Amino acid sequence: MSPRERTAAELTERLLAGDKRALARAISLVENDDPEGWALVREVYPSTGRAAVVGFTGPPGVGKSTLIGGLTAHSRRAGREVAVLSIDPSSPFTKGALLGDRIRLSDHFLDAGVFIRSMATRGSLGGLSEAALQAALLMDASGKDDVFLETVGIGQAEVDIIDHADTVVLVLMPGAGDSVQALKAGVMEIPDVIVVNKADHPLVDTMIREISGALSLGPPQDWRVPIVRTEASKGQGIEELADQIAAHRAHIEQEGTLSERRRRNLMNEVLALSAARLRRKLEQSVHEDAEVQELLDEVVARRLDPASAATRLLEREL
Ligand SMILES: Nc1nc2c(ncn2[C@@H]2O[C@H](COP(=O)(O)OP(=O)(O)OP(=O)(O)O)[C@@H](O)[C@H]2O)c(=O)[nH]1
Ligand SMILES: [Mg+2]
Repeated sequence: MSPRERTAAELTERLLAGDKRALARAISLVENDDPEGWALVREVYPSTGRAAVVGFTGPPGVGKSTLIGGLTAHSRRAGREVAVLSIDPSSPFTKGALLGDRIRLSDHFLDAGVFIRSMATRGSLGGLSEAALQAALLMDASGKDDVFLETVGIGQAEVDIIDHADTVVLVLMPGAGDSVQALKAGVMEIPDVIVVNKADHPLVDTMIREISGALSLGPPQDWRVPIVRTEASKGQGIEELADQIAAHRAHIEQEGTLSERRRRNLMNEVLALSAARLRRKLEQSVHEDAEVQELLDEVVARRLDPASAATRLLEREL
């Protein structure tokens, strides 16, 4: 075994044993698109699939992080280990000062059973959501019982990492009418649980009525989406939210939809990664290959149409 291989094996071992620093290091590797990171994920992948992955999405500032903070405390009381991944496609920062601010989990930073990370940069291989998925897999492999993902979303999910959650929680607050419109119009996928946070607001009942109205427009489902009212900053409603998340999980386990859902999500992931790689390969050949340049010349000279050129390009590459 080379010293390099030994270091990798050590990192894998520490990661699987639940070492926080090993997990942090491993995530940095995938975030930086380091081949060692991908090798590590390959290695530990058989140990994943055990964590309950819950995704939180919703407009900026509705209280997603505060809710996750409350749920983290709840899980810890039940003896469960927690990892939180906050994904922010709009922020150029990854960690440091901003982390404490964005993720309102300062109470948990010193707890060895809680791992918190934020991610904003995109690796070149598949982009931010792929890097985030790898990070979530590493958290799972390191033995975390609950993995909480946080992404900002308003209409369509900007970051499709949320698709990899077993349970998706949409967080809204009174006055977030745009999101209700998006639900009504079917632009936003129906989540598994809806939270109306900041329930101290006077318009909370109106908001809940509007959401129920929007949900009733959809086709009947075997899971009735609960609307949970919370006041996260005071810890109110956290218990009920935790119960609803657990109830959803029990439901999908019972119905067999959990494995179906995971199968579909993993298929999408395989497709996304293949597409990213294929695209990269094609871009390379477009830029570097003389024959492809000639093909392009033909298109520019109007002797060959773009679709036929694409067919030829694919025939060459596949
Ligand atoms: N009045 C009131 N304020 C709340 C409540 N929950 C959270 N807040 C406050 O709302 C602000 C935003 O909360 P965050 O938890 O950071 O919201 P977020 O959705 O994670 O925000 P981003 O990650 O920036 O999108 C903070 O100042 C919280 O203290 C609540 O129930 N009532
Ligand atoms: Mg937040």
